[in-house]
Amino acid sequence: MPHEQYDDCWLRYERVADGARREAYRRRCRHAYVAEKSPESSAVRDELRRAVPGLLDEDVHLWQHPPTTADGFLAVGTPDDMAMIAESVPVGEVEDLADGGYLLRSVEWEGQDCLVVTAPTDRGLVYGTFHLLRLMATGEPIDDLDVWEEPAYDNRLINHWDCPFRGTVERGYGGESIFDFDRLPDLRDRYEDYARLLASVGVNGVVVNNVNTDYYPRETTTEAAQTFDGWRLLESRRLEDLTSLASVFRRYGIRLYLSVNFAAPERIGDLDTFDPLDEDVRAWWRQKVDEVYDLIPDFGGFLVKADSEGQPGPYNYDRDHVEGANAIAQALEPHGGRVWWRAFVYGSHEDRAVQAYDTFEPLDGEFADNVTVQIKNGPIDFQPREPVSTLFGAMPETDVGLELQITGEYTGQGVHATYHLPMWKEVLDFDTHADGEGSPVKSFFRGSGEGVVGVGSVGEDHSWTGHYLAQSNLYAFGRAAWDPDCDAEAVTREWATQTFGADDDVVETVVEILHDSWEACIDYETGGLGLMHMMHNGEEYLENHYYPSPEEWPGYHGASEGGIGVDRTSTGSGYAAQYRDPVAERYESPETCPEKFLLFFHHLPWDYELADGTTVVQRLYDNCFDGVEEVERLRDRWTELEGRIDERRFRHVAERFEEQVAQAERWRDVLTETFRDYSGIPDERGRVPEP
Ligand code: GCV
Repeated sequence: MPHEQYDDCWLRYERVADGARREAYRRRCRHAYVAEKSPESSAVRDELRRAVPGLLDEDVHLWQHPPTTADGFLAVGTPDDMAMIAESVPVGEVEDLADGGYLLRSVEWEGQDCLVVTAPTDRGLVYGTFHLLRLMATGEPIDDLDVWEEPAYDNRLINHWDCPFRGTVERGYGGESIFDFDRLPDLRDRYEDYARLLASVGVNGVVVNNVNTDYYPRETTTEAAQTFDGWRLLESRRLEDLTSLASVFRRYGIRLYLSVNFAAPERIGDLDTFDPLDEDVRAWWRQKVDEVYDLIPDFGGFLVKADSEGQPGPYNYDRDHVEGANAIAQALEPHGGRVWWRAFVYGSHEDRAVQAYDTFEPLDGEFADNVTVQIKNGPIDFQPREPVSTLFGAMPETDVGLELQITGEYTGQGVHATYHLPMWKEVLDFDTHADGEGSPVKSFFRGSGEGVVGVGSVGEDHSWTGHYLAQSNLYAFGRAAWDPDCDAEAVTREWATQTFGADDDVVETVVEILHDSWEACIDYETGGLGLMHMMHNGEEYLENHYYPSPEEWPGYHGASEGGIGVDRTSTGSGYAAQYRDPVAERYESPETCPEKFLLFFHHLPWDYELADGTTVVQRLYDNCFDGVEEVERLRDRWTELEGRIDERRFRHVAERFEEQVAQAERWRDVLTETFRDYSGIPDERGRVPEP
């Protein structure tokens, strides 16, 4: 049954298979035996109860023991749980699977056609069951399954930027926070449904509060956005409240984490210092962490934003990031907990791009074993397109994590349809050459303390993500964090089929829209060629980073009468040299620098000729106009779906597309007029009006 208050997203479990295919599903799945022994296995039973009626048009019969039926059955358990499983699979190989890994196998058992979902851990049973349900929800055959799966990375986390007790979500465009911390330990259905969505794509950890746990001194007028008191979650009574939320997530194999304030010993404790080298401070962290683990034994750890955008940190006491991170890590270590320490630092260098590497690379090898340095994909801040951060591959002796943004802070904020998976694939596949050729970004997160992190996007809206199509970004994040080698189109098609049903034309249209959306956004919001961050940073908090305002950020585009772009080569900020050769060499020269990053690394004359003979300024004009045309085309493609999907989602997306086109035109006009004003060079095609 669909929820009144919110969408089922990709867990709709609508029947897409008919005839022989559906008969095969019925034969193997209408009877099921799930070993009942853990929170995870009871979640599996619940999921089968929810899914099977929609997929098969009849209820599932859940047995207390392996049944003998006229047809077959589905068995879910570890090899230890039942003889039927132990006798149907190579037990040793199953036990060797990584945590979260599983095997789906079609087997014949006592003359019956059965299906086995097995794994070395109960968490794997949850993932395996969701995989099987996904196969049926996308109409795939299940008669001949022998699917072995393991996650590529041990940690696949969501970072919520939700502001506890305020109900707001920083950079969230899907409505208020779903977490009602004041009402905990009371639980809402939505928590479980969120956990199901996450587990279905393999996410295994959730940081429930914003990294900005403190007052955030920035020019905003909205009171709610100014006051961050997420640090209060470490107070004893709040920790007790959190146990219920942790238990909801636990059923789905998801561990709870908290963002903490580095000044907590002073804020919450009664100390008059938070110096990480002070013995009382260290004792305070130990006692606080013991308290947390007493209440939540599988607690994941702490996320810390320190000495960044006004948050307190070790610099308050002239200590460095190692001293800061290790002090907290030491307290977590006996419990198996971890500190995720963010490398998002800027402000003291003229070119912010250089700072994270300058700060963290020299510290390689000094962080404790249970510290992970969490690095944003690019050196600036989740721009529509950035080169990858120079820190990837630069800290071989340190556990590192990749931070991606699921929410669309700079890509149209829940109004524009911008799909991030192609961008993430570009990042993951980028060859850093850190260990010679063939050292892609995706190869750096394979240690047990490493992984991939996504800044979350959900809120109270019916759509969860503010835009029904933006659900795809949450889905794709999980799938890419599970398997960075995934085929992007296949993932998108999976999402579209589960979300919009089995009409092939609808699915293909949605896949096309999503896949073409990112480049369109780059074109109209930047003009391409590596420009970025020309967004408005106005009074109204929520307008931040949405409207065009290149005049506010001259440092990012570097435009002058003589040219445009920022010199980050050896004659400029030197950022290019932070890469390893041959990447550094490639970026150093405008002749070899890929055009998509040209103006990120170089300040060039407006009439500089690109490879095809077009000048820089003309290419910028052309890209801005192409971006708008592309959005119009995508809007028209969506319009073709009228009557083929439900009215609610059709209208919602159609209306947003109208707004997206209007905003894309606004971006185009502001940017092209800015380029014209600086350069004094008219558009060859006469589209940019004379001043
Ligand atoms: C959570 C950018 C965003 C901020 C965000 C910050 C961060 O500056 O605009 O909203 O704060 O990044 O990642 O810490």
